[in-house]
Amino acid sequence: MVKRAPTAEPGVDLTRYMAEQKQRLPAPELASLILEMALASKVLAHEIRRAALVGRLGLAGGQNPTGDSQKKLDVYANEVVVDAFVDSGMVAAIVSEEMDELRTIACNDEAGYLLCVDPLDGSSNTDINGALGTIFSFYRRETRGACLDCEGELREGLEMVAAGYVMFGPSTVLVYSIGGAVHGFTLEQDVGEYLLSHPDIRCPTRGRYFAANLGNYHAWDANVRGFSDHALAPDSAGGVQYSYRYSGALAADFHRSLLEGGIYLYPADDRHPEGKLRLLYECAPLAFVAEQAGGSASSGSQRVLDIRPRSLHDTTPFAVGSREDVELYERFVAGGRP
Ligand code: AHM
Ligand code: MG
Repeated sequence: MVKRAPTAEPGVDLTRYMAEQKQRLPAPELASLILEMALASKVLAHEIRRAALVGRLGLAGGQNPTGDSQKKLDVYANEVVVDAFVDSGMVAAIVSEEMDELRTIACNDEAGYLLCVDPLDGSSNTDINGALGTIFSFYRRETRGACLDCEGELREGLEMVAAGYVMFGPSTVLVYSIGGAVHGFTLEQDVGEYLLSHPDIRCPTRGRYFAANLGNYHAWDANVRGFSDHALAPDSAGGVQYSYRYSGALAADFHRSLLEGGIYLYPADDRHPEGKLRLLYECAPLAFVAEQAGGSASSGSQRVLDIRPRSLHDTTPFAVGSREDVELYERFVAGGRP
């Protein structure tokens, strides 16, 4: 766990900030891993902005391991992230939403980390100029000097050493935590640098925003529908009605919950009895960020960071956001009421 650093000056650039922070980190290379992800995200931000002009919208023709149709931008984003970490020399292997198997990158002692990544989150938004994201986390390898054994490396989110996301919206924002604090940097396009814009983010204890795909309402179980009815009823949030928001990009909906409070839900439904969102590279990284900021994340009955994956692309029902809102949801899931 990192010691909480004195609040940094807004406007400081990510490269300089990481250089200053290195000595406080449990391992200095964590700073380099975040910088590498920042670099990949700048390439992605550039390509997303011009995707409609260079023929990168629409379907690629294949499917990812969980059966989603891959978009051209999904495939491109995966290549950009993999290439960045092949070059870094610090990562032994990558788990990605877009790759069936664990991709081995390096088997030497310097490659001390496992990267889990959703290279392009919210792919249904690519063709309508909607918000997109990249979600990532790093685990320290337990073994050195040999190639990673895939199943042997699957660990609970609690063992994560760093996580974050990039949101590609009206501006590109990188939010990360190496434990102990959550910081947000906004990309200044003209100079090509991330500048500190959201130092030491704290998630409000209680919020007033509710995000979920209400098109699935009739496919949820009665307790989840009960929570949704409660959330949308007048005076549900302790005198203040929740406002409903849903963008179709987890990174963007989570970003709102993190900054302004509230809850994002993707529960189990008839088509997804174990939930739709993937544990390793969607739910666990955001659960880590939420908890470091004072928020919370739950499957409805279990803390997300306590769930041990059984395979690379495992899914889980997911609720994340303000601590009291997530607790309220868990009470509903257990069959109770407020
Ligand atoms: P993706 O990574 O393939 O885009 O899938 C994850 C996305 C989340 O970003 C979003 O919250 C959810 O799936 C949207 O799903 P739906 O269209 O079923 O509401
Ligand atoms: Mg995703």
